[in-house]
Amino acid sequence: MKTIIEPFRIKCVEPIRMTTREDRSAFLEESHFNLFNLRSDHVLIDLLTDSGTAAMSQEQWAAMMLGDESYAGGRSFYELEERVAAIFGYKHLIPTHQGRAAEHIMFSIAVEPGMLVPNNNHFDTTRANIEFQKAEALDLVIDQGKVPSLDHPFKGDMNVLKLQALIREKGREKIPLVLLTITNNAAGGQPVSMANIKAVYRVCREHGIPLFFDACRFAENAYFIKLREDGYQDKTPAEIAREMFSYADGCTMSAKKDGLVNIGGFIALDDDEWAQKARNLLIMTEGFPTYGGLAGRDLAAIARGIEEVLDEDYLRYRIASTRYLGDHLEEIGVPTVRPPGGHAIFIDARAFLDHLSPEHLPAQALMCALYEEGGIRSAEIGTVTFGRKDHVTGHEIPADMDLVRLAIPRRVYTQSHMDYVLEVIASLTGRKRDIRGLAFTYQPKSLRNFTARFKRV
Ligand code: P71
Repeated sequence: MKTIIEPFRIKCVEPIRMTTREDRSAFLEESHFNLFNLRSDHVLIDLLTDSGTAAMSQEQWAAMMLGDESYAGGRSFYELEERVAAIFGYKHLIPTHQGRAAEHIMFSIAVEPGMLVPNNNHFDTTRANIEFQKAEALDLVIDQGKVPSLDHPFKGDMNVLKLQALIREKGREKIPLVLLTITNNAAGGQPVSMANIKAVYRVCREHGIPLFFDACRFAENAYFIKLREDGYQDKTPAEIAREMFSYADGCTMSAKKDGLVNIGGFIALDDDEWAQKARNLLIMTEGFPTYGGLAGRDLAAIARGIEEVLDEDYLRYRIASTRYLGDHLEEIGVPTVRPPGGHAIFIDARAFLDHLSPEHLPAQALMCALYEEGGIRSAEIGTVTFGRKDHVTGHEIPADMDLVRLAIPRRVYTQSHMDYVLEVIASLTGRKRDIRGLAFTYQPKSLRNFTARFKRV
């Protein structure tokens, strides 16, 4: 087996500014141990998110020069509409500035107070937009999807029995739509199988409930189906994607992931009435329906991105490079969510730093250590993000897990960058008992991971 190489060469470079350990110790103190407060110039390898951080191709940059900036009826809109129809198969395209705007519009028209919206796992912004409508967001992922160390090919699958029971118990009228997040970000970037998509679709059809995808990472999901599900080995990712979308009534999309762009999103759907309502709301909040909060050039870049992302050489490299990081971490004894996901590797910080109790925020502590040691920025998916303070006892109520997410921007870093990340983590492994826990010195009422401050304990 030869090395799976990056299937591109680099034509435009963005320098990384080197820092010393002393520099980083000072920046860390100044940031109050919250890496959101760092300047990106002070970060060497930025694995905070895979969202909006991709490198665009020469075709995308060239397409941007051809973007049509007309207020109404722009050519770039019709080009994107055509591509979305070809790849996703839906009749209506409603562009938005990013994924959460698509969610806000979709749920404003479809969801009423007291309703229930099931998903495998809701992403933060999806949950927030459902709760904003005074409805309940339910996570129905299969049990295997909740066990970090467990290997399973489709840990993003929805528990269909739970979905059926929910519909039986609460009634069809309470459920305006069912969602499937592909891939399932909150549970580790894990894919949903075609068999599960079909099974969820059948249940939805039987009860007349629309099924929508949260489709940000649809191409990665399609490629996992090709690799892991019987009967798909000889199909192209585009054919698999097309089949996936044929089992749903529409999707919300953040193009900042598998759209390979730095900003943008959309709703795509078949229903005429919902499309009309969405467009009316779009005009009020985003813009005219043929640009929806984006410049014409952004639409042009998305149109190329959603096609390029389905290129098989790209997807082989993408999935292999994420697996490279995950498998090598396991080899050096660092516990991670298994198997490796599509867009990120999640370190189980509670297991790795077993000398720290959850109250001492092991994931936040590990993130700070990764930054100080090697200038690597990651994201916390643990007690800081999902736990909360008990206002009676003053103690922290921990989240289910304390994970550090290493999200990999698309087409940005090379294998030597990942080797460096592995070296930094390996050097920490020997001295992990020296990593000290953290405590809050400030926390806001909600979304505390973005603005909280900490001290070492
Ligand atoms: C990620 C993000 C971006 C993010 C969002 C909020 C806090 C920190 C980072 C965004 C998603 C997503 C899924 C499954 C919808 C959105 C929103 N993910 N669904 O993972 O993963 O899209 O950012 O374009 O509004 O770092 P948007």
